[in-house]
Amino acid sequence: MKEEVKNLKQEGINPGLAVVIVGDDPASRVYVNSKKKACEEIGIYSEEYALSAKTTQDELLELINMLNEKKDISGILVQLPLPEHIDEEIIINAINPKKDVDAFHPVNVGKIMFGNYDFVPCTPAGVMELIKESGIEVAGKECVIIGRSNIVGKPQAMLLLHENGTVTICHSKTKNLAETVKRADIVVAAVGKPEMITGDMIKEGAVVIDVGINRLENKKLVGDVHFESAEKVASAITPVPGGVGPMTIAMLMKNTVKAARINRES
Ligand code: L34
Repeated sequence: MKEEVKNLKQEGINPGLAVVIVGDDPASRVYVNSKKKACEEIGIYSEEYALSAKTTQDELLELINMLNEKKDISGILVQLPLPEHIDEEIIINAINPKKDVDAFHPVNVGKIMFGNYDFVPCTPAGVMELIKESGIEVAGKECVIIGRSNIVGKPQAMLLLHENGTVTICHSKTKNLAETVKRADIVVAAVGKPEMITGDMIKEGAVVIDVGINRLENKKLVGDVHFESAEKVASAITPVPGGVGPMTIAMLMKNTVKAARINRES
């Protein structure tokens, strides 16, 4: 990415990322800091807008409108979750789709459904990159996703489908979770329940990707997968921390570079 940013600048394109954080959620603070640091490391200009938890929806909309117009900003990221009194959907809708480096705006979500897209949501994109770089074939494989969020589960299903996987999404109403997971050649766990997927639920040789980030009471960070037991049966597995999380940030950098190109053309 560093090399790519250098080339981009030689073409006279300067990528810039605006990161907006509202309130003082400690986890969000950690992630936002990592995003700013990644920008710095690869030469992307970034601006942080840290707003108080009392910020009104209108004030946030006003900031987004300003950033939509701001010439040196190619990407806008509003860190989620937002405080309760702010409607996330209204905020996401206000972001210029061409600057939507999270790919959360309905225009970008729609493009992902069609399979013709500029931005891919960072976490599912990171999962796909891990699969690809590990030389794992998706075509024809049983892919089981646990979790159906708009940020991970749903777009993850589309990305795996585009690679010709046979995709199943499990959720809280799924009747035979263990049985379904056992079928999977590729498991993507994105539920937010600490260590709920255990080794005995996983087929011998399956690929296990853990998107969950759960902070236990003793401050320990664990995924949705019970690593010690799953590691024994999986042919490949991602750890938490140090797995999908850092990939999410890398994919954000990729989207920001893409945004810089797109916004120069328009
Ligand atoms: N708008 N909101 C928006 N875009 C996103 O893409 C996110 N997400 C999720 C939360 N809200 C968002 C993130 O950035 C989750 N997320 C994220 C990003 C990075 C890491 C985890 C979640 C990460 O770097 N995790 C480290 C551990 C960091 C720690 O100590 O807490 C890891 O190694 O997994």
